[in-house]
Amino acid sequence: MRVELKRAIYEANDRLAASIHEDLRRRGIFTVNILGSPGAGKTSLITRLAGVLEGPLAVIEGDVASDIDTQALRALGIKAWQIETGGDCHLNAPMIEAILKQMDVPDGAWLFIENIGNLICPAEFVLGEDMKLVVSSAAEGHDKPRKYPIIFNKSAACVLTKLDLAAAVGFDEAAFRSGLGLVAPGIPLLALNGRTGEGAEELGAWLKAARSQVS
Ligand SMILES: Nc1nc2c(ncn2[C@@H]2O[C@H](COP(=O)(O)OP(=O)(O)OP(=O)(O)O)[C@@H](O)[C@H]2O)c(=O)[nH]1
Ligand SMILES: [Mg+2]
Repeated sequence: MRVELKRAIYEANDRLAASIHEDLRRRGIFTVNILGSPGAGKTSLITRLAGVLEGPLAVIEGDVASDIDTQALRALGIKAWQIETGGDCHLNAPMIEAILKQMDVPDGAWLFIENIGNLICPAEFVLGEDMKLVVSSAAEGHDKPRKYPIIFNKSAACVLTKLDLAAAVGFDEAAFRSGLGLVAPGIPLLALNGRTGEGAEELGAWLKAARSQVS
């Protein structure tokens, strides 16, 4: 009974997400669902990409509580809207449908959705995105791909942040790469320093190339 209920929830979510995706694609909007642990560097990544991507950009910020990230992005001149889930550990398609009605995302824009900081449930819910991007920081440890395989496996690329802290936290990049290769064979790994912006140009170039394949 419980399993059936879960399946029905996923199916309803998937149907709505497919219709959101169709609508966004029709308007030439490219949508990236950004996943990762609390503090991995998701908002920093959006900030850095805003500096290197051409064209309009809009952001949906997902948090359990507060509009801290939205306010931080708006202070930088980035158009951002907040979803506060009040406790839910992931965003879902109905939340995206509702917030899109309040937004004025220009045709042809980049749309970034920062999901709730969590390596488990956000992987299970499609939101209408063109791709998922997982952000993992050296500070979390090199074993994360092996321990949370689904989120890495469902992502189009993995962004590795906080490599500047690798020595301090004992992060073994080779072990991270090997675990990632096991759970998500062939997935690109891109490094980004969210504080200095090092790596943002390369990440932006990769995203533009990925976008050009779907449009
Ligand atoms: N040293 C270092 N710090 C970083 C890097 N990237 C981000 N940070 C810092 O890490 C902290 C968390 O970064 P955020 O971008 O807010 O992380 P987040 O994933 O959006 O966090 P939540 O929204 O709370 O889940 C901030 O203090 C950032 O300045 C990095 O590459 N190196
Ligand atoms: Mg954030």
